[in-house]
Amino acid sequence: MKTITQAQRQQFKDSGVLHLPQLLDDASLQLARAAYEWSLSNPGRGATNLTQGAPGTFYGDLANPKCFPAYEAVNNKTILPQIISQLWDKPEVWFLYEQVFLKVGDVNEMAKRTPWHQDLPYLPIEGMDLAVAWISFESLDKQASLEFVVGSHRGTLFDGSRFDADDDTLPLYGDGSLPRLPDIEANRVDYKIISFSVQPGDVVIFHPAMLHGGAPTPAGKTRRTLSLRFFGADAKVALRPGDTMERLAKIGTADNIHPMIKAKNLGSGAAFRDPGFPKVHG
Ligand SMILES: O=C(O)CCC(=O)C(=O)O
Repeated sequence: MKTITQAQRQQFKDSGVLHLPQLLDDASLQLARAAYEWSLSNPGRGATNLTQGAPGTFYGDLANPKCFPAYEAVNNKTILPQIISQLWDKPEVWFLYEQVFLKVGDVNEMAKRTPWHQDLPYLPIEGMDLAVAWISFESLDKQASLEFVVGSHRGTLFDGSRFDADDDTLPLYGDGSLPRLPDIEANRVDYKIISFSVQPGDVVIFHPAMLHGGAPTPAGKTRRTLSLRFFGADAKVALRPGDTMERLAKIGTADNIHPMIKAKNLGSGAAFRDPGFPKVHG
């Protein structure tokens, strides 16, 4: 039985990220892959072609309110929720939402980076009991993996990246309530950047306030990744500026609204809860 040590718990708290080699056995990895494939076959309203004229393929989808049955097995039959609970040292864990990425390098050219960003400016949630489990179905060396600015989950919350084709720092809201993202990629030496070489079965767990960005996918290579997001007892509603709520309202249909929108309606500072979120531990 795999368990989180006190040193790992502390490392997650301090640095915001933890690499857990071979956390998932083959059966669990297959459940994760089945969930990923469901998302690819069932695009939701969040499905986006992020390639934007760049070489290769960069596709993503997230927060499909219809995903919950397809994600039940990966949430209930793998060790992940138990590990997250141990990391927070709290019993209760809820599944927040899923995100899938498919990146394919062109024959001769790599597929573009995932811009540096934090997840929280996009989401109506805050707290320490938050975690993203990032799973790659391909082996990746450090240079092609997800990168993090160590400890940035305890620093400034920046405006989101608009994922603009020409400028990664172009703000999502731009109303000045959150500072604009720095150009981390152009000034890498100024940041303590960490990444991990990963094998299928590894999981990288990080806090969603971390500055992170995906390295380019090399020519001729494919990278399929699944991010599972979880929240726990201390999670609170955090209203974001500008069009966040409009954007969230686009997630789901009138009769199938993502529970994130319902939780958001509880108002700023309220405990982030909705019965639509599957409780996966505790
Ligand atoms: O896999 C990637 O390139 C990006 C992942 C990411 O941004 C996330 O999971 O929040």
